[in-house]
Amino acid sequence: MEKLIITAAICGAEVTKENNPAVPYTVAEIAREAKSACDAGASIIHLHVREDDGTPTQSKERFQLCIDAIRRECGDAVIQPSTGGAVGMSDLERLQSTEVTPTPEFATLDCGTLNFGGDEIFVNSDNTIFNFARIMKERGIKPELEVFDKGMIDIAMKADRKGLLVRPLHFDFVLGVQMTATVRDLSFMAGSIPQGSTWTVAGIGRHAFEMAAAGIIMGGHVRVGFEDNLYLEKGVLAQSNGELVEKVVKLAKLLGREIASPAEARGILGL
Ligand code: KMH
Ligand code: ZN
Repeated sequence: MEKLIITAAICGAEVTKENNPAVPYTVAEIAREAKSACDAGASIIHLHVREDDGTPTQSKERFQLCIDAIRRECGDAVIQPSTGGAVGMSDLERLQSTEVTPTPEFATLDCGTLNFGGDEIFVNSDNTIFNFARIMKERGIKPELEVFDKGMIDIAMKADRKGLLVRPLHFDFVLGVQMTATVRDLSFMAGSIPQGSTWTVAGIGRHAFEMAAAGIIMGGHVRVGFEDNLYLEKGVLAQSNGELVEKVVKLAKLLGREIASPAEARGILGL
């Protein structure tokens, strides 16, 4: 089996210090959390940024500061800016994270609209998705196709048929938001993408490590981090993103899967 790529989603746009005091807001805190994740074995940092008071922002300047700081701490780690941002942001606002220097090699592309809990709806119309895909292709940015249910794979395939994506594709199955995080559903997702594609699974909340173990066994890759889950185990808050990554590394070792370095991750993903 290929080596395991671990992505650390260190910050997100929704979780706060009230949920876990280690959630990073400032540039220094974001760099600290990225370092803890890379030191533990993450080769990709999935990045959202915040203002110092915790407000999510897609500001190009803030992304640039955070990316430069992460680069100083994490050497050659792959930095994957979010183009999802936070619920309610405009498309132009969201795309700013790709306007940094140098142009990112990888960024997220959310492939559908979904219920995000309570009254929140994360809106991604077909035109938004196709436009983001076109811009990423023009800029040479590989999209990580964020799919929260099977219909979003089908929308991604529409973009593929329109020539807006470059194969091989890479998907992130985010399970436990709109679609349940079960091995049955993960298998359905993994069986629904084109041959030759790669995939990562992110299990939300209490599903994080079940989905990580399933991803390791099934030959996929794994995402963990505060964006998805704040707990190391039931009732025990993680003190850093590094602790969450360390737990995935331990699972991988137990299950006989080696961990990919950033250079190896680039090779596997064709970055
Ligand atoms: N914060 C969510 C609304 C992404 O990073 O592309 C969107 C999100 C997906 O987190
Ligand atoms: Zn995200």
